[in-house]
Amino acid sequence: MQTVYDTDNIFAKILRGEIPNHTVYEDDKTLAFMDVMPQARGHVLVVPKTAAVELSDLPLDYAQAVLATAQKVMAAQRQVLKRSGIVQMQLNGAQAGQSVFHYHLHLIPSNVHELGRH
Ligand code: DGP
Repeated sequence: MQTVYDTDNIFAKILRGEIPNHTVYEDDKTLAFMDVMPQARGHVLVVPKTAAVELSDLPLDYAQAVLATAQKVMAAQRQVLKRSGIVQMQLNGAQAGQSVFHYHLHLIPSNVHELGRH
């Protein structure tokens, strides 16, 4: 069942250019930009340019495009931050902690040996 999509969510506004963002990569199916509340330096979000709340709503061609963009962003994060560990996180539903209801993949540079010292 498709989750109801609210076209006024903050990432839909970013995709429409109504709210500014720091874009790091863009193509016809995806946008990658800096998270405004980073969990670590270089925390990036990848969003598909389609109305999807969570993974089960995401058409597979967009899911593939999100992962292809994630690979590009991860390569840049590793090069710029000189940090090899990157957490890929994606929350589905309010009960899982999702707070923006447009599908988004977190890419969080991380080092489990430095937890709390980002
Ligand atoms: P989640 O809990 O998975 O739904 O994460 C939502 C993320 O979105 C959270 O890390 C903060 C980020 N965020 C919320 N509002 C904005 C915004 O206006 N701009 C940007 N760049 N990020 C936002």
